[in-house]
Amino acid sequence: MPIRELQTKPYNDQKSGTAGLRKKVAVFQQPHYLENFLQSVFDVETSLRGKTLIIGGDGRYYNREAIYTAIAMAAANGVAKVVVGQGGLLSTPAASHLIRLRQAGGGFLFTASHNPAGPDGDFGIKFNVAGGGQAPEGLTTRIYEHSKTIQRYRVAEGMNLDLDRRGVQKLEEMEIEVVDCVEDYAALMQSLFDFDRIRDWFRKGGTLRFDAMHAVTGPYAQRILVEQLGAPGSALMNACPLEDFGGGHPDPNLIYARHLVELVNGAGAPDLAAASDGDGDRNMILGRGIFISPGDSLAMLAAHLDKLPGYRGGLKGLARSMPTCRAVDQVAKALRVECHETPTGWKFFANLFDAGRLTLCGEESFGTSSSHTREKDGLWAVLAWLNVLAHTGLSVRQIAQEHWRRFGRHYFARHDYEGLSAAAAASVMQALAEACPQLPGKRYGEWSVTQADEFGYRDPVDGSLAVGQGLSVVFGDAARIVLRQSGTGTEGATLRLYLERCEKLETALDWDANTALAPLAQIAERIVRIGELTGRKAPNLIT
Ligand code: G16
Repeated sequence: MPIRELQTKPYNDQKSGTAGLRKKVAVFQQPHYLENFLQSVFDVETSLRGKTLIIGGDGRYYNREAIYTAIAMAAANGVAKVVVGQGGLLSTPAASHLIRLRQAGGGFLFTASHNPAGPDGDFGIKFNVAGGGQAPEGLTTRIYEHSKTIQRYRVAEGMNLDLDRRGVQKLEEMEIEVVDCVEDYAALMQSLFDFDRIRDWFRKGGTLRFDAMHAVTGPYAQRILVEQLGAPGSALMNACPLEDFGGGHPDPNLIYARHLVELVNGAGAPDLAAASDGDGDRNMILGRGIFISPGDSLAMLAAHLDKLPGYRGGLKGLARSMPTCRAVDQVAKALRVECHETPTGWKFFANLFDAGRLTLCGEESFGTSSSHTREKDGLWAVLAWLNVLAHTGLSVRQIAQEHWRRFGRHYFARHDYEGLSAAAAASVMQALAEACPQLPGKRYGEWSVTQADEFGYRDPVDGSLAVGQGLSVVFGDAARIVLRQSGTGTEGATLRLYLERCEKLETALDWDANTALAPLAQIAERIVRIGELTGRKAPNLIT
């Protein structure tokens, strides 16, 4: 089978965002677009030569084509072995786990996460490094710089691979192993959670609804929740992965998983309802009549982590991304463990995990995970909640109320302003940045500003510095306003405004989030002036 070197020209737009390269499918379908990016990775990350490479994706439109291309290029670029999920499927956390398990040199994850799929939807690539985490900023910058100069790429031609047949096949000198996408991941989950106790919980009548949103977690949920833990088949919704995710938007939040909110508020609500996203790294948790915000879910799991078998050795540390509400900080204080505040993007947690300074972390964007993998993990969070429910015998609501009484309640909402022009988004960011130095000491309603500045992060492990990671206006422990620009959109610019308010008063613990945050939203408009500067009367999305 010939290896060929083909001519190409740079595209100049292959800069990775918060989580890899994400573009419209049509962009990826341009001649050599995908090849250029992949070759840039092979050229820059030369350590992949002679190593194992993990490949998989969330099953969206263009997944198979991209995987065939990546395998043919891996063979031509000296990779020793490719391990690929059967049918091209691997959830993001399962792929990260496989990289670690097989001591691979890295992995290509074909996903645009929760972004819609199909010929008119989005596609994406994440390159994860040895160790399982996403490529760090320095590496993605070098790959981007290289992609601007690329003139040729290498590919093995005439490949005859059956992606649906498990087992080992050969391409040139390279071995290709097609693996069951669930097996190793399921074994990892069994090592972390008390499956016997969860099975018992189901046997005694505990009820669950899990929505895989026609994305990658369907087969994982079927094997683990139904076959191994004994949940009835009817516990799963939309468990068959589809190339266009059934035309839906697999972003588990209060808008795109509204049906789950209605379900838990209606008659016959399950004890636990949950959903995951396109590539299986996000999660949404609800109980009968209650939604658990991602920041709360992180804090509550942290407070109960010692009940889960895989974590009995103790907590090494906790972490959250900067815009995530500070509920987990209170738990860290009570447990006397380190609590890290990182920029948005899961990659910032990896060094802390590797250095043994972190056990559990999460983000407001419906991401939670632990040291078991180097990505956030949707199904892991569902299993963790099931294990906590089975261990304590409490309901989700009881766990939440007990938590709020002990630590105070952090009300949180994110207001998204989508489809702005780059100039409009920049002008809002700039106006707030300029206003920040004058804000400390100013009083707004019942709160006074204690700090207002741009967030930068010095990695405590390798000393690298990430600047320009969003702006925050802090009112002590009582409230906070955060503004940042999204790094994952594919159309226009998106501004995210995050509102957080902490209440310790018993009478205030049962407010609904809208009521609790309304005064802060008004203060945010006075300080951040999104409406005034962009003409937008209201956010497109509140989650
Ligand atoms: C990605 C990253 C997350 C991050 C999120 C933020 O999520 O993996 O770590 O929190 O983006 O997105 P934005 O920059 O738009 O606020 P995912 O699930 O899309 O991979």
